[in-house]
Amino acid sequence: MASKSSNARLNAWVTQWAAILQPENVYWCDGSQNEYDQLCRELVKSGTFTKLDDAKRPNSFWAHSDPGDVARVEDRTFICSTNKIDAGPNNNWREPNEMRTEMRTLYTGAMRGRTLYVVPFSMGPLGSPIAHIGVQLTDSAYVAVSMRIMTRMGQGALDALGNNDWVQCLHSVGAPLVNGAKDSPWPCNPDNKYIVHFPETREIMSYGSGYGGNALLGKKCFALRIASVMARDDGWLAEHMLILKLTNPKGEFKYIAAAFPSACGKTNLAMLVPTIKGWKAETIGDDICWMKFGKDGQLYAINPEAGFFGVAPGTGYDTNANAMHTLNANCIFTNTALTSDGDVWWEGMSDTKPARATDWHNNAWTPESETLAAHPNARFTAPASQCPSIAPEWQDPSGVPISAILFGGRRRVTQAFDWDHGVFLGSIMASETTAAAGGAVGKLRFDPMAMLPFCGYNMADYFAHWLSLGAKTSAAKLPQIFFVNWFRRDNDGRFLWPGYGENSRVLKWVFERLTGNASADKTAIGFLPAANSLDVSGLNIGTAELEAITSLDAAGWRDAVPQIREHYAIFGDRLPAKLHDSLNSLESALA
Ligand code: O2Y
Ligand code: MN
Repeated sequence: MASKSSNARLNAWVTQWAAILQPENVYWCDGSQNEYDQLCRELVKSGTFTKLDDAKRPNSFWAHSDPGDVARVEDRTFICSTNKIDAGPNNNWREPNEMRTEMRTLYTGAMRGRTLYVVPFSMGPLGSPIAHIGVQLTDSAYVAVSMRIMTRMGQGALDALGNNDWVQCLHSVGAPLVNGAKDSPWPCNPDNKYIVHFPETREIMSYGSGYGGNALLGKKCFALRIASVMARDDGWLAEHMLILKLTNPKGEFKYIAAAFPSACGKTNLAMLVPTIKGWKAETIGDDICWMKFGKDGQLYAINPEAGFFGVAPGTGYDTNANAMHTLNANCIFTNTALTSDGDVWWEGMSDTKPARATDWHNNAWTPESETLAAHPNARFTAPASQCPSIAPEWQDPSGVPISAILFGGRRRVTQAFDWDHGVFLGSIMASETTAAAGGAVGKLRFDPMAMLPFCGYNMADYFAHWLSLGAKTSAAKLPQIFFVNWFRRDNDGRFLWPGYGENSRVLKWVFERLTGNASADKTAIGFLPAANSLDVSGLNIGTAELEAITSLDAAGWRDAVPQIREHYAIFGDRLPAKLHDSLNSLESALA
């Protein structure tokens, strides 16, 4: 156990909240392997974890959640800025004092009968100038062990904090154990969840859920919602992006960041195995990217996380072999199926289904069952260091210089004219909703820069912040911005592009645009790949399909203009005039 910190304010904060939460014990996590093993043993004893067969998947565990606690809850996520307009139309707003009172009432006695774990953590390599420290108080041992995989957790983070301020993260599953009540394997409060952010004071309060982004507060709550506000205030970017290193056959390399909406293949792209000869892709991060300007005026990025919390269903050796190898040991699997021989399985892992398994509801399952074995949002929690494609510099405290930013949209591969035009393209990204958040799946929504659920302030101001960064350095030092889309379908609903490793062909075009070795045609919407500039050698793709992927869809864009105007109207007069100008220019160019 870590000793109390030498930071007197931190000690006082823990003491003050312990008095309100009333736990049976207070335990400071040191982040050691011994501590992790001990907590996992306790989780096995309490029924939360089932240990997997050590011969198959050493030091790994299976958990299944309460059916009412399976994903992020956007309708219970709040941004409590002093003024409602600062939270913007993209967030649920509550008045901060009112919310503090409500949370304090909920938290009073919320940890009775439980242990309060003090979890110090660093988002980013310890001591990196791009990293920031948080401390989470939680009554969930599952959260404490998950935070050890997902962040640099424990004594090292406390040491890095020193006497400075930290992002205050409070978390309770909201299920006190009173009068000797027996605990459930997945304690939570399914009907009363709150995921609350106070951006001005950098505080997070989470209540009622033990799952993923609701409970591992370093991830979406800190690294995106709170950090986006820190980034606005201090001139940097906290983004929902993977980071990839791409090396060409000559050994030249570039770092690329890419924003895709939740559960749209970021982990697969981050771990892609190129199909084109001589090209190599390596992983820096799969979900979140913090970028700060270096002294040379370039944007340097770190992955603030230390692990992957990836969607299991659909992950297999055919779709993401690197992820599968990452999962060989030391992992936590939540809401997958448990096979009768002590391993895990999910839809899309293999063509052969296990003959017998326990599904994510903890019920007996066979291939004849009419229900899914794994929940669509079932997750693996895995150390990033185990990924075969991890780049050697993935933990470089200085970060890596970003040459290109990709926005994954619904339209064709396009290079923006310049930074401002790239911000315009990012602001009109749209996608279909997925199982990563509760609610309907498959509905179209604008999801600017893939940040709609994660921007901790008014998105109109977020666009203005992006635009302002364009003026901070010379155009030549800014990353080039691209729109990419591997998910286009033909009229029969079939994908036009094979995806997965073949996406390396689009990455090659991006790389060669950066080095001046690929040609493009200037169109109303940006630079599109010129004929023969996209390497499709050896690929079974027809001329019509290729044309549909690489030519200007003027009619589609003309149809989209009124929808974009509607999307922009939501932000009223806070929306930067430059974005209206870009839309007007596009409309004229399409006429
Ligand atoms: O918290 C969850 O249940 C999943 S949300 C998530 C997890 C890992 C990476 N990204 C996401 C997301 O929603 O974008
Ligand atoms: Mn994500």
